[in-house]
Amino acid sequence: MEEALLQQAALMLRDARRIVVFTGAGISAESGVPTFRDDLTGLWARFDAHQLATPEAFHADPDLVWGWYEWRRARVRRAQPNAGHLAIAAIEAQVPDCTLVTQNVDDLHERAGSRLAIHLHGSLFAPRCVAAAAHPATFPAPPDGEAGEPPEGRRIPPPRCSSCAALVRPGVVWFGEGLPEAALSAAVDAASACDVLLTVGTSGVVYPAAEIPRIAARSGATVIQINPQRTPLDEVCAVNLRGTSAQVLPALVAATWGPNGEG
Ligand code: BV8
Repeated sequence: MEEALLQQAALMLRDARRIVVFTGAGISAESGVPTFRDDLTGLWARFDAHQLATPEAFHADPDLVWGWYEWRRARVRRAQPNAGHLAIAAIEAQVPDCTLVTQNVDDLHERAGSRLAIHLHGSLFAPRCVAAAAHPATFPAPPDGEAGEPPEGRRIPPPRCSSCAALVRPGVVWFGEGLPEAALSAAVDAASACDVLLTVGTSGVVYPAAEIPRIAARSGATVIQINPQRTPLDEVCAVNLRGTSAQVLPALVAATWGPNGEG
């Protein structure tokens, strides 16, 4: 990553009063949490994540899909936030008007100290009843696999809701499902009003989430991207920092606010 581009991005961040940080699966990659681009393994190897993350897949084989989410949830519980997550918490500490919007369903932003992450696609930690989104699913905690992690590739029957005995499903947004309205409108409002939007670790191909950086650009904000690869969002970015988030974000915070982010 070029030093000159980093300094350019730092200047933009330093002058910004209202910042949006928009993250995708890439920011959790250095915590050992696979991204959606990574090939699935084990029992799920014959699937693409986009096929499994659907109501149809859950309806067709609930044990297979619930097993995948339990394996992912256990994987996240074992993971630690990385320097990229921590750098975002440092930005929030520096800039009072900073809104974090994430496509991720893990809790690594919260565990890194981010106060309020807007989860556009739900959470691995909020399972709910298929029958009535109105009542939170209450059910006995699923049996942990050996050493707290179900072995990879295990089919696990989803629990039954204690209130109505319907199946419990992952509390995530599947392909073909609408995003939580409150989360989406909060993200759109923040993107429409910010000076700078920092997009980190997203392929920018899943809609309507991928519209968020474009809304910011159309509203006159400066968009900065951190990703080792090119993405469709390159075209709306003022600066593209080619690198991993755990490396680039801490460097960007230091270049903007000093080595300890003290401002
Ligand atoms: C909707 C939760 C309408 C689940 C996710 C046909 C039928 C139905 C819908 C559609 C269709 N065709 C298109 C659509 C729309 C569809 C869509 O956009 N599809 C895409 C694939 C074309 N969208 C939807 O279906 C949405 N809903 O349209 O509903 C509707 C409206 C109202 C009422 C009813 C219906 C719902 C989309 C949400 C799906 N759920 N997640 C789960 O997690 O299991 S999306 C899921 O994939 C993730 O959450 C994430 O958002 C997305 C993957 O994107 P990324 O986060 O960017 O991750 P990815 O792996 O792709 O990329 C990683 C990036 O990181 C890469 O660029 C890589 O270079 C980079 N990277 C890697 N390492 C690092 C790094 N960067 C930095 N540092 C590193 N170390």
